[in-house]
Amino acid sequence: MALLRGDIERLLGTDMRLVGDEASGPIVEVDRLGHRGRISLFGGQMLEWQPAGHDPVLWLSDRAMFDQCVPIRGGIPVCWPWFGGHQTQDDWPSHGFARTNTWTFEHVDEGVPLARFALELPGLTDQSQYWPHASRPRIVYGIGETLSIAFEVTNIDPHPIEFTEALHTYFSVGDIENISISGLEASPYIDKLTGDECPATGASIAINAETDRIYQNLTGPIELHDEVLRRSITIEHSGASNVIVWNPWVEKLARLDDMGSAVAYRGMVCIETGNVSPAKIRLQPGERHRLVTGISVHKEA
Ligand code: TA6
Repeated sequence: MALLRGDIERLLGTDMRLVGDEASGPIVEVDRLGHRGRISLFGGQMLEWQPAGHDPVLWLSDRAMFDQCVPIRGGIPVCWPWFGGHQTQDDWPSHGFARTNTWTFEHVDEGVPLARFALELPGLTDQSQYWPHASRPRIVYGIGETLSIAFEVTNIDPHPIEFTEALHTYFSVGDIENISISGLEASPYIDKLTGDECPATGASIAINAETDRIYQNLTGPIELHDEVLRRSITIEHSGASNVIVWNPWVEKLARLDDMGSAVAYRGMVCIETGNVSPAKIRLQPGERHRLVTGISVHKEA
């Protein structure tokens, strides 16, 4: 059962406050020593993160919908219990239902280096058509000079459960044609635009057209180097088999109403961590899986 605003406010830590309105639902705003973040309880979704002294790190569409119905375009949507289109049900929501339901505020860890708190997705009886299993999805956010997101799922069902998942991170970039993504040089990938399985390229990634790739055989952290903003963003991960790199470019962007202006694609790139088909997570009763992403920013001269 969703908590009332008053209940949530009583749970908040010293450097947190509740913002948002009737339409958007509760949004937790964190300011830990000047490192700022905003998390929407609708979707359990990180919307913004800006460490002190840096430009905003995450991209949030200026046409994102805050109606607690449509997925919020930007930040870090939680894709679960499936990634992309459902494998057998074409009419089911893209990227599952975790990002289109309201999470509850579980607890705050006081006195730790990062502002840390946990959200839980309540057992959603009205989602049983999609997910007739008992499971406990939970997210722990750590917000400060770095950002950590731990998405854990516990199987509390008497039967095994299987799912795919991703933390669908939208990064803000100075200009899409002046970035490079390294750390995936040795990773083969599936090109979702063609369906082709492609060998590792041995080179860093530049983006100059629609790009939608699922990288496999991960070897370590990913670096997003931004020539315009003169910064590098390091993306560390654990519990992930895949990194997905996505930019809609012109044509696909034009088909997405909530991406913003016709050139919005130039200011963003998605570098997502997850376990997506053909990889999947299978949990026996009582087992838990944790998908963890850690993000840090470094200025460059
Ligand atoms: O992660 C890349 C992707 O699967 C793309 O194919 C594109 O559909 C993107 O996610 C956004 O999906 P959404 O359902 O949020 O519009």
